[in-house]
Amino acid sequence: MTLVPEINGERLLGRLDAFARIGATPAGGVNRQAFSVEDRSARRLLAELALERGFAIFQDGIANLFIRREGSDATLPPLLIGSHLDSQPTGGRFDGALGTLSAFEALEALEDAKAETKAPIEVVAWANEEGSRFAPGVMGSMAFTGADTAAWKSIVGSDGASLATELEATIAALPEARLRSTGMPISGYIELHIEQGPSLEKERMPIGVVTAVQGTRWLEVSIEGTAGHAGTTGLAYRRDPMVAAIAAIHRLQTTIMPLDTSARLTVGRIAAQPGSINAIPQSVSFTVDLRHPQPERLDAIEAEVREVCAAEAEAQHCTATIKRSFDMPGAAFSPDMVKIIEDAVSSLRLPHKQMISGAFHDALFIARVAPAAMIFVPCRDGLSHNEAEYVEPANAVTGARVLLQAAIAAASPR
Ligand code: HGY
Ligand code: MN
Ligand code: MN
Repeated sequence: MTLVPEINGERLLGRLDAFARIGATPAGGVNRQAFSVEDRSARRLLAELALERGFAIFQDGIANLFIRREGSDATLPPLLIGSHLDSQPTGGRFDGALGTLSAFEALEALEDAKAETKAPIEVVAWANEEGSRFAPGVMGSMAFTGADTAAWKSIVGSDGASLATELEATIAALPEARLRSTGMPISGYIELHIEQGPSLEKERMPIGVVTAVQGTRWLEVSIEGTAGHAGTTGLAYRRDPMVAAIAAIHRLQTTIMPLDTSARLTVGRIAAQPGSINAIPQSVSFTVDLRHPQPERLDAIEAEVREVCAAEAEAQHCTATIKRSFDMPGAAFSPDMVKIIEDAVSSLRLPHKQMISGAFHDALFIARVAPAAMIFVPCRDGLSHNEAEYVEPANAVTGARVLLQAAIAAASPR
């Protein structure tokens, strides 16, 4: 007699606590940046849990981690469910981890119930989703869907580490995971994630069914001036890139978002060289993260950033150079997979709303090769990429229950 697979909420919440201790920060968040020692520890813990259950584990050349549960028809391509384990430097306990650990919990629930699915199901922990240590983000899912990764070998991280070295060490740290080539046919992909915005909580809605993701673009701006003595260089002799950078950032922040409420422009990192208290900087570099649901607006805003940086640099007799380090066009998810998730929500007699994701996710790239969609749960005050990120335990479990039902339906098409 087969039991009905049920999410074990206590086990899932215990797992979330255990993973939150890996890279835990004093303020209650996590620092588990891609290919770091902490990231490797989290991958090891997940792998050991999987091996204990007798699941097969694999990794590919970009260190995507896969945990496989067989289906009745091994010839069918697997359904993938999962998210990521890497975090922001001062990240939250749920961004990525909730989706990855809920996917593993779904596999355990199927195993506990000895339930059979037609297609195999594989849990995936995508490598380097965040991109904060090694830009660009979503490296794992980009590589999985055919991105040319040759240029990544020379990437140096925000901490000066070599991507190639850190990636090699990460793969070597999990010899139990059989190596497989990057990319394979899959039957579909479902990702559970926190909303990372305020709307579900504001509307007291337990589930969001994500129908699309907006576009993201990252720019690296560098303004070059002339280093000089802070005490002896009068105004007329200064070519100060700091003044130009601040003027450019101020102009952008007082025009772009106030005039276009769908636009998102963020300067997350700024650095001066040589960074000495008593030297006019030689150069100042800063990052720009642009988001917009309409591609043509992304282009227009990028053009504006370029124009404003060039003008403010020139006003200080400096020069600005701008490099695009990441371009992730937005996309709509598969209506079929959205329907599978909505049917799962209804089968659990839950309300839900359809929504577009303001954050990018691995699902955006996976949607290029297979039917994909996402499930969102509320997070407190919409906070994320913040150590205070929090999800009510009941909402976390509800999200996992929807993921399980949707996975069962997607892996056993009628
Ligand atoms: O930046 C993002 O949108 C994602 O949360 N990494
Ligand atoms: Mn995430
Ligand atoms: Mn994130």
